[in-house]
Amino acid sequence: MDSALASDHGAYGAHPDGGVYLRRTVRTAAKILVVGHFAVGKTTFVGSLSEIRPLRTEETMTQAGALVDDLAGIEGKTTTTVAMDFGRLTLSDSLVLYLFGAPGQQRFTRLWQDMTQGALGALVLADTRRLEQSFEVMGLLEEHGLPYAVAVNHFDGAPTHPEEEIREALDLLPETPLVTCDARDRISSTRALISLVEYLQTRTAVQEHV
Ligand SMILES: Nc1nc2c(ncn2[C@@H]2O[C@H](COP(=O)(O)OP(=O)(O)O)[C@@H](O)[C@H]2O)c(=O)[nH]1
Ligand SMILES: [Mg+2]
Repeated sequence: MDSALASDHGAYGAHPDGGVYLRRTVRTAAKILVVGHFAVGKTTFVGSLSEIRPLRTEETMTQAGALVDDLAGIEGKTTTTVAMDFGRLTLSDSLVLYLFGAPGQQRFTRLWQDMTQGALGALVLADTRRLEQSFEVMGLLEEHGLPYAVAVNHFDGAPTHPEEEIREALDLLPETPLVTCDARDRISSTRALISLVEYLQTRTAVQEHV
Protein backbone atom coordinates (compact mmCIF):
# COMPACT_ATOMS: atom_id res chain seq x y z
CA MET A 1 0.00 0.00 0.00
CA ASP A 2 2.93 2.32 0.61
CA SER A 3 3.50 2.69 -3.09
CA ALA A 4 0.13 4.45 -3.33
CA LEU A 5 1.07 7.01 -0.78
CA ALA A 6 3.14 10.04 -1.56
CA SER A 7 4.23 12.23 1.28
CA ASP A 8 4.91 15.90 1.78
CA HIS A 9 3.49 17.73 -1.17
CA GLY A 10 3.90 21.01 0.69
CA ALA A 11 6.37 22.25 -1.85
CA TYR A 12 3.61 22.47 -4.47
CA GLY A 13 2.32 25.65 -2.90
CA ALA A 14 -0.58 26.60 -0.72
CA HIS A 15 -3.85 28.43 -1.02
CA PRO A 16 -5.81 29.63 2.01
CA ASP A 17 -9.02 28.18 0.58
CA GLY A 18 -7.47 24.94 -0.54
CA GLY A 19 -8.41 25.88 -4.08
CA VAL A 20 -6.16 25.36 -7.07
CA TYR A 21 -3.01 24.69 -5.11
CA LEU A 22 -2.52 21.75 -2.86
CA ARG A 23 -2.70 22.64 0.85
CA ARG A 24 0.66 22.68 2.63
CA THR A 25 -0.76 20.39 5.26
CA VAL A 26 -1.42 17.56 2.82
CA ARG A 27 0.75 14.59 3.74
CA THR A 28 -0.94 11.72 2.00
CA ALA A 29 -2.01 11.40 -1.61
CA ALA A 30 -4.00 8.39 -2.72
CA LYS A 31 -4.59 7.43 -6.32
CA ILE A 32 -8.02 6.06 -7.22
CA LEU A 33 -9.14 4.93 -10.66
CA VAL A 34 -12.58 5.60 -12.12
CA VAL A 35 -13.07 3.04 -14.85
CA GLY A 36 -15.76 1.75 -17.13
CA HIS A 37 -16.72 1.21 -20.71
CA PHE A 38 -17.29 3.85 -23.33
CA ALA A 39 -19.87 6.54 -22.37
CA VAL A 40 -20.56 5.15 -18.92
CA GLY A 41 -19.91 8.54 -17.31
CA LYS A 42 -16.23 8.55 -16.27
CA THR A 43 -15.49 12.09 -17.47
CA THR A 44 -18.73 13.32 -15.89
CA PHE A 45 -17.92 11.60 -12.59
CA VAL A 46 -14.37 12.96 -12.31
CA GLY A 47 -15.63 16.39 -13.40
CA SER A 48 -18.34 16.52 -10.74
CA LEU A 49 -15.89 15.64 -7.96
CA SER A 50 -12.72 17.44 -8.89
CA GLU A 51 -11.84 20.68 -7.10
CA ILE A 52 -9.44 21.61 -9.86
CA ARG A 53 -10.54 22.00 -13.43
CA PRO A 54 -10.30 18.39 -14.51
CA LEU A 55 -7.76 17.55 -17.11
CA ARG A 56 -9.57 15.82 -19.92
CA THR A 57 -8.10 14.18 -22.90
CA GLU A 58 -10.91 13.77 -25.33
CA GLU A 59 -11.09 14.10 -29.04
CA THR A 60 -13.95 14.31 -31.46
CA MET A 61 -14.83 10.86 -32.66
CA THR A 62 -13.76 10.22 -36.16
CA GLN A 63 -15.51 8.03 -38.69
CA ALA A 64 -12.86 5.42 -38.00
CA GLY A 65 -13.56 5.59 -34.27
CA ALA A 66 -17.29 5.30 -34.88
CA LEU A 67 -16.67 1.89 -36.39
CA VAL A 68 -14.95 0.73 -33.24
CA ASP A 69 -17.01 2.47 -30.56
CA ASP A 70 -20.48 1.03 -30.24
CA LEU A 71 -22.85 3.99 -30.29
CA ALA A 72 -26.13 2.14 -29.82
CA GLY A 73 -28.27 4.01 -27.31
CA ILE A 74 -25.90 6.95 -26.95
CA GLU A 75 -26.34 8.69 -30.27
CA GLY A 76 -25.84 12.14 -28.73
CA LYS A 77 -22.24 11.48 -27.78
CA THR A 78 -19.68 13.06 -30.05
CA THR A 79 -16.48 12.75 -28.05
CA THR A 80 -14.75 9.77 -26.59
CA THR A 81 -11.93 9.54 -24.11
CA VAL A 82 -8.68 8.66 -25.78
CA ALA A 83 -6.42 8.71 -22.75
CA MET A 84 -7.65 9.65 -19.31
CA ASP A 85 -9.38 12.11 -17.02
CA PHE A 86 -7.59 13.53 -14.06
CA GLY A 87 -9.04 15.28 -11.03
CA ARG A 88 -8.23 16.06 -7.43
CA LEU A 89 -10.32 15.90 -4.28
CA THR A 90 -9.03 17.06 -0.89
CA LEU A 91 -10.68 14.96 1.80
CA SER A 92 -9.06 16.49 4.85
CA ASP A 93 -6.21 18.84 5.75
CA SER A 94 -3.80 16.00 5.28
CA LEU A 95 -5.39 13.68 2.71
CA VAL A 96 -5.91 14.24 -0.97
CA LEU A 97 -7.33 11.85 -3.58
CA TYR A 98 -6.19 11.89 -7.16
CA LEU A 99 -8.81 10.53 -9.52
CA PHE A 100 -7.81 8.94 -12.79
CA GLY A 101 -10.64 8.28 -15.20
CA ALA A 102 -9.57 5.49 -17.45
CA PRO A 103 -11.05 4.18 -20.65
CA GLY A 104 -11.97 0.56 -20.92
CA GLN A 105 -11.78 0.04 -24.64
CA GLN A 106 -9.65 -2.89 -25.61
CA ARG A 107 -7.28 -0.74 -27.62
CA PHE A 108 -6.23 1.16 -24.47
CA THR A 109 -5.30 -1.83 -22.33
CA ARG A 110 -1.58 -1.04 -22.53
CA LEU A 111 -2.29 2.28 -20.84
CA TRP A 112 -3.45 0.27 -17.85
CA GLN A 113 0.06 -0.91 -17.11
CA ASP A 114 1.06 2.64 -16.22
CA MET A 115 -2.21 3.77 -14.77
CA THR A 116 -2.61 0.99 -12.25
CA GLN A 117 0.87 1.67 -10.80
CA GLY A 118 0.41 2.82 -7.23
CA ALA A 119 -3.40 2.93 -7.38
CA LEU A 120 -5.24 1.92 -4.20
CA GLY A 121 -8.35 0.69 -5.98
CA ALA A 122 -10.96 1.48 -8.57
CA LEU A 123 -14.56 2.49 -8.89
CA VAL A 124 -16.17 0.67 -11.81
CA LEU A 125 -19.00 2.66 -13.35
CA ALA A 126 -21.70 0.51 -14.94
CA ASP A 127 -24.83 1.15 -17.00
CA THR A 128 -27.82 -1.20 -16.66
CA ARG A 129 -28.41 -0.98 -20.44
CA ARG A 130 -25.01 -2.52 -21.12
CA LEU A 131 -23.95 -4.43 -18.04
CA GLU A 132 -22.07 -7.03 -20.09
CA GLN A 133 -19.70 -4.29 -21.25
CA SER A 134 -18.36 -3.93 -17.71
CA PHE A 135 -16.71 -7.35 -17.79
CA GLU A 136 -13.75 -6.09 -19.74
CA VAL A 137 -12.71 -3.50 -17.14
CA MET A 138 -13.47 -5.79 -14.23
CA GLY A 139 -11.27 -8.41 -15.87
CA LEU A 140 -8.46 -5.90 -16.30
CA LEU A 141 -8.70 -4.87 -12.64
CA GLU A 142 -8.58 -8.49 -11.55
CA GLU A 143 -5.53 -9.07 -13.77
CA HIS A 144 -3.81 -6.13 -12.10
CA GLY A 145 -4.90 -7.23 -8.63
CA LEU A 146 -6.73 -3.99 -7.92
CA PRO A 147 -9.72 -4.05 -5.55
CA TYR A 148 -12.85 -2.34 -6.81
CA ALA A 149 -16.38 -1.27 -6.00
CA VAL A 150 -19.13 -0.98 -8.61
CA ALA A 151 -21.35 2.07 -9.02
CA VAL A 152 -24.32 1.81 -11.37
CA ASN A 153 -24.56 5.21 -13.00
CA HIS A 154 -28.22 5.97 -13.48
CA PHE A 155 -29.17 7.13 -16.94
CA ASP A 156 -32.64 8.42 -17.76
CA GLY A 157 -34.76 5.61 -19.16
CA ALA A 158 -32.26 2.92 -18.16
CA PRO A 159 -33.88 -0.13 -16.59
CA THR A 160 -33.61 -0.51 -12.82
CA HIS A 161 -33.06 -3.97 -11.38
CA PRO A 162 -32.93 -5.28 -7.84
CA GLU A 163 -29.42 -5.27 -6.40
CA GLU A 164 -29.28 -9.06 -6.35
CA GLU A 165 -29.96 -9.28 -10.08
CA ILE A 166 -27.23 -6.77 -10.88
CA ARG A 167 -24.80 -8.64 -8.64
CA GLU A 168 -25.61 -11.83 -10.40
CA ALA A 169 -25.41 -10.29 -13.88
CA LEU A 170 -22.00 -8.80 -13.07
CA ASP A 171 -20.90 -11.92 -11.21
CA LEU A 172 -19.76 -9.86 -8.20
CA LEU A 173 -18.16 -11.35 -5.13
CA PRO A 174 -20.36 -10.97 -2.03
CA GLU A 175 -17.94 -8.45 -0.49
CA THR A 176 -17.73 -6.21 -3.56
CA PRO A 177 -19.67 -3.02 -2.82
CA LEU A 178 -22.46 -2.19 -5.26
CA VAL A 179 -24.04 1.26 -5.18
CA THR A 180 -26.01 3.45 -7.53
CA CYS A 181 -25.03 7.00 -8.42
CA ASP A 182 -25.69 9.91 -10.70
CA ALA A 183 -22.29 10.92 -12.02
CA ARG A 184 -23.55 14.45 -12.68
CA ASP A 185 -24.27 14.97 -9.01
CA ARG A 186 -21.39 15.78 -6.69
CA ILE A 187 -22.99 14.39 -3.54
CA SER A 188 -24.05 11.19 -5.23
CA SER A 189 -20.59 10.73 -6.76
CA THR A 190 -18.98 11.41 -3.37
CA ARG A 191 -21.13 8.68 -1.79
CA ALA A 192 -20.03 6.20 -4.43
CA LEU A 193 -16.40 7.09 -3.84
CA ILE A 194 -16.84 6.74 -0.08
CA SER A 195 -18.20 3.22 -0.52
CA LEU A 196 -15.00 2.34 -2.37
CA VAL A 197 -12.74 4.00 0.21
CA GLU A 198 -14.56 2.26 3.09
CA TYR A 199 -14.15 -1.06 1.30
CA LEU A 200 -10.44 -0.42 0.80
CA GLN A 201 -10.12 0.40 4.49
CA THR A 202 -11.84 -2.83 5.57
CA ARG A 203 -9.58 -4.81 3.25
CA THR A 204 -6.49 -3.11 4.70
CA ALA A 205 -7.73 -3.81 8.23
CA VAL A 206 -8.24 -7.49 7.37
CA GLN A 207 -4.82 -7.74 5.71
CA GLU A 208 -3.16 -6.18 8.75
CA HIS A 209 -4.57 -8.97 10.91
CA VAL A 210 -3.26 -11.87 8.84
N1 LIG B 1 -28.68 10.85 -17.46
C1 LIG B 1 -27.39 10.77 -17.14
N2 LIG B 1 -26.48 11.09 -18.06
C2 LIG B 1 -25.17 10.97 -17.74
C3 LIG B 1 -24.77 10.55 -16.46
N3 LIG B 1 -23.42 10.50 -16.44
C4 LIG B 1 -23.00 10.89 -17.67
N4 LIG B 1 -24.05 11.20 -18.46
C5 LIG B 1 -24.02 11.62 -19.86
O1 LIG B 1 -23.58 10.49 -20.62
C6 LIG B 1 -22.68 10.88 -21.64
C7 LIG B 1 -21.38 10.12 -21.50
O2 LIG B 1 -20.71 10.52 -20.33
P1 LIG B 1 -19.11 10.67 -20.25
O3 LIG B 1 -18.81 11.18 -18.89
O4 LIG B 1 -18.59 11.45 -21.40
O5 LIG B 1 -18.68 9.14 -20.42
P2 LIG B 1 -17.21 8.50 -20.51
O6 LIG B 1 -17.00 8.07 -21.93
O7 LIG B 1 -17.28 7.30 -19.61
O8 LIG B 1 -16.21 9.51 -20.04
C8 LIG B 1 -22.51 12.39 -21.51
O9 LIG B 1 -23.36 13.00 -22.45
C9 LIG B 1 -22.96 12.68 -20.10
O10 LIG B 1 -23.51 13.97 -19.96
C10 LIG B 1 -25.78 10.25 -15.48
O11 LIG B 1 -25.51 9.87 -14.35
N5 LIG B 1 -27.07 10.37 -15.88
MG1 LIG C 1 -14.70 10.34 -21.01
